[in-house]
Amino acid sequence: MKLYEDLKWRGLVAQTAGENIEKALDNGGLKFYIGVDPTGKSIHAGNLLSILNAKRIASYGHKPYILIGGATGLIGDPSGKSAERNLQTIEAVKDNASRIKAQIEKIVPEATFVNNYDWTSNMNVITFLRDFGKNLTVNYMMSKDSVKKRLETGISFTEFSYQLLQALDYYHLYTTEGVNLQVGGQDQWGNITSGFELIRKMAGENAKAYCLTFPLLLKPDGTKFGKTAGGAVWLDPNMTSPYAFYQFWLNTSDEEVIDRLKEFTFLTKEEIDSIEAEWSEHKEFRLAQKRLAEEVTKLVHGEKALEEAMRITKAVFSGDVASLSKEQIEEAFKEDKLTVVSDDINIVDALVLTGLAPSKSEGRKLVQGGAISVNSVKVTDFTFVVKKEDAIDNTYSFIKKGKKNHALMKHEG
Ligand code: 383
Repeated sequence: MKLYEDLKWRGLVAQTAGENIEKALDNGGLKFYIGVDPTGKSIHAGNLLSILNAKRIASYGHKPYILIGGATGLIGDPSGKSAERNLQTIEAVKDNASRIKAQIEKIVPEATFVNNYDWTSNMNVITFLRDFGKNLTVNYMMSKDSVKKRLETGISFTEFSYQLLQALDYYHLYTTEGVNLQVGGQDQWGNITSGFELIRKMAGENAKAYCLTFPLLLKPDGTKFGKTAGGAVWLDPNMTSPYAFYQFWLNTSDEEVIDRLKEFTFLTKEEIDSIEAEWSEHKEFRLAQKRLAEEVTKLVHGEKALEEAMRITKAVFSGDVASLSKEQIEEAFKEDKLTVVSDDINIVDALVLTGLAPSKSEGRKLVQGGAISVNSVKVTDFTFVVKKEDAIDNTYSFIKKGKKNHALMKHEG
């Protein structure tokens, strides 16, 4: 498959500009860039798509540049924002920039990294207004969605000027590096075309430049993709553990999973078609979800972290948590209710305390009936004592009732 057809098939084309862009994409040899603003300490699952797009386009013989917005991050992109952003400190943006660069570098080591702080921070205000500002009319700039949407509520001159800075980046990379394609999410269409316009105004109508956006992902309920109840899904393993990251992809709905495989993996059409065929025979086995979680976790966190995430998942699923460490248990059951006990405790009391049994007599019946295990060992004697010294890392006892119910107890005494 050629690049344009591949992108189309994966649902990764929203808008394009530039003469014969399909051919230019198919022929290879373009230099392209995507930009990321260092507004946080980490990128998240939402930005990940643009990083993977860069990798995908590069794999078809185009040279990738990744721009870290050390300057634009100080200004704040109004695109997709209904209210003015808070300004960040220069120190925070610098720190974020180096973290984000390190994250992206791991995924796309083949990219050349640039930072717009390098050509923007020392720009003279006269140069900015005379050489650049003169080329875009306020009327044109106001026609952009990012500005139009804010006319009622208000937009500062600072955020209004953002598109000119991004335009300047494209022009700068065009003239200094020969970059002739800018790629981004659909929310970036206005900023990207401002750059296209600036290049044409400054380098002439015959300048060869292209723009490509991909659709922004939404969940079936219309909300933003990449968020869980616990917040955004981050790429930084200290903010979202590889296990939680793996779980996020594993929890993809049947409705979305084939699309996500197309967007977030480098599996070919043939491979995805065959996964889909096998998966749809027995959706309950969640084969497509497993493959998706494996592919993306491996791409972002590497093989070892994937194995670890899979091991925890398996242990939790089978209830065999005795093989896990204290840290892994804390990670896996982060969202579960934790019952804290001071020290050792009788099994029947533990069942009532954790809510696994409604009463002591029910608890006794459960134990005698063989439904209960503690740290993977079956308990049939209702005088049994759950001891701190036998707990996992002397801290956790995992009580299982039947196949489906469990409770985690922490011995704090
Ligand atoms: C800055 C200077 C440039 C080119 C781009 C930029 C950043 C851009 C922006 N992008 C978003 C971000 O950084 O704000 N103005 O959070 C997101 N991107 C990508 C993609 C996306 C966009 O990083 O649609 C989602 O991830 O373009 O919202 O010269």
